Order: sequence, then structure tokens, then C-alpha cells
Amino acid sequence: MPMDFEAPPTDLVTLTRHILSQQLALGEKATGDLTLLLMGIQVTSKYIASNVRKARLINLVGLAGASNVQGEDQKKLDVLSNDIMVNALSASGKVGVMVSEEIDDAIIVKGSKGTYACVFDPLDGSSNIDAGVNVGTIFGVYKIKEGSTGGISDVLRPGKEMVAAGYTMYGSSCNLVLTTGNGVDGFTLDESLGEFILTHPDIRIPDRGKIYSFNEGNSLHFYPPTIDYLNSIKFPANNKPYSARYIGSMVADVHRTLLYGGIFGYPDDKKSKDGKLRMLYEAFPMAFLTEQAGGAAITGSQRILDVIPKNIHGRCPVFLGSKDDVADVQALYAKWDSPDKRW
Ligand code: AHM
Ligand code: MG
Repeated sequence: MPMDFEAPPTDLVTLTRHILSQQLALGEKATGDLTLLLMGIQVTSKYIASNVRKARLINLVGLAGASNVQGEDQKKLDVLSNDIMVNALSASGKVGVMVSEEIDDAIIVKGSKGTYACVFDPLDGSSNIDAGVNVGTIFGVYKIKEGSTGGISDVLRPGKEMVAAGYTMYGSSCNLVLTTGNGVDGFTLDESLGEFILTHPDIRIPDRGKIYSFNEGNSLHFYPPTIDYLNSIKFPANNKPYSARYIGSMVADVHRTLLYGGIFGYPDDKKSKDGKLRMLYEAFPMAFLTEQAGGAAITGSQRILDVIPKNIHGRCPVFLGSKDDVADVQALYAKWDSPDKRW
């Protein structure tokens, strides 16, 4: 019988249902371990989201009084988010090795028979935390190689070997964006249900965008290809310059780039020879997501997912987004990298 009112949808696709359906599609090959690990990340995201939202009210703003391995002051929310992630992933029983931005050494989960390694930045965008501006959790997952006893070699691997990656953005809405190597899907937390609902199925990044997202305050230090690239989109021959949008939280800047297209960049420069962003838990997961959405992600000259990390907190330059925009950067790097032009 037809309804005479606008009924709410009765067939909600929750994140749990989505992950389970991907597991079922794999048939008997699937062990369910990745499903349980991702369930753990889902719960941590809700818990961190709740703390971020209340931070100002429950004395969670400000410094924790310690610094991390990169010498950065840790905020209270950095420390809390890290503890939430480490506890939940250890308890999942599916993780043998973890790397967190907030912890100097890799964490080997004692007695775990976990078959996955998880790398994460528990709360990225520290400079924005206390202003209530968007921050996020970034994560990547490797499958521990057969025969490995679970150690640092399980994470010192190129990003192209990740089996899953994603981020949760804590903003005006809480969004979890995930890839397991089969496209990218975005979910929005319905706080009344306590569930992430599929709101952005099969995210595809446009081939070319109109927005650029760089910290141009570092221009003094930029190398010639970055300067040439930025000039080419600010003073183009067609008189249609790109718009600038830069939040300073990678999760938020990449989220916008995935949805609207354009380019996000944190280049290497004369001051920071490898750029700022950490390979394992910032550059790789975001590069994996971007490629899965049909975009591209490079260091300037090289595909990010091909880079082999030398240490767990190593950094690399990042240019990611619409594939035609990224190709323009790569062409300038190739030109400046020729023997007579090298900076
Ligand atoms: P963090 O891990 O200490 O938060 O630093 C990473 C953040 C990224 O989210 C963002 O893209 C970048 O640092 C912004 O850096 P800057 O303030 O130099 O523009
Ligand atoms: Mg970070």
C-alpha cells in the first residue's frame, strides 16, 4: 500500500554491513580477521569523535606535557586518541604490530596471533585541535607476511602492499572514508543511531579540479618546480586561476580534494628535505585512497605507493588529487630534474 508520508529509508547500509558484505563476497577465502580489525577502528572512531566534540567542556584542550619522537608537543587529545587506538587494536586480537605517530618504537603485541599490522596517526591536524577545527584519524593496514613472526619488517613496506586504508574526519559531521582495494566509500556517523551510514558510495575524484591546497607560507623555501607549478595555476594563460583552500589538517584537505577534485600538496623544500608528512601513516593511506578514487599521488618524481620506507616515522613529499593536476606537477619535476636544470 502506498504511504502518504515521506518515510525514512528502511534499507540503511551501515559500515558494519558494508564490511561484512565485502567479507562474504570473498567466500571461504575470507577469515573475518580484517572485518574484526576494521570493527575495532570503527569503535575507536566513534569514541574519539565523542571526545573531540566535548573537548572544550571536559578539559581536554591544551598540552599533555610531553613530546613525541618528532619533538612535537603532544596535546591531551593526541595522547588520549593514541591510547584508545592502541587498546582497541590490541584487544581485537587481529593485530600483531602497530606503528603510531605518537609512539617512538613499533608496538609488538605480545602473545598476539594477529595477522595484520596497523599504522596510524590517532589524531592528525594537532595545530587545529584546540580551535575546534576539523581533525582526523588516519590508518593503514598491511597483512603480515606468511612466516613472519611479527616485527618491524612487517611495516617497512611500500604503501602499495597495504590491504586497507582510511581516515575518520571529526568535523561538522563525522565521516569515515575507507578502501580495501576495491574503490572508496564514505560513511557519515548518525549520532542518534551510533552507526556510520554509507553516504558517499564509490567516491570518484574528477580528472581535473579548480582548487589547490598548499601551505604557501613556506614559499620562501620552495624548490623551482613547486614555484613554477603554483604560478601556472595562479597566473594561467586562460585567465581562470585556481582557488586556494588550505585548512592545515591533512584529513580535511584530502577529504575536500577527493570530493571536489584539485590538488593537495606538501612538497619537499630547502628547509624540509623530505617534506613534512609521514610516509607510513599519512602519505601512504591517503595515496592509496586517492588512487582507488581514480586520482594520483606522487612525491614529485615518483609514485608515493612505490616508495620503500627506511624507518617507521620517515617522511616524504606529497602531491595528490585529480590525475591531470598531479600530472602537471610531475611534468615540471621531470623538467627541473634534468641534469642541466637540477635545483
Ligand atoms: P601533525 O601530525 O602534527 O598534526 O602534522 C600533520 C599536519 C597535517 O594534517 C597537515 O597537512 C600538515 O601537518 C599541516 O602542516 P603546516 O601547519 O606546516 O601547514
Ligand atoms: Mg599527523
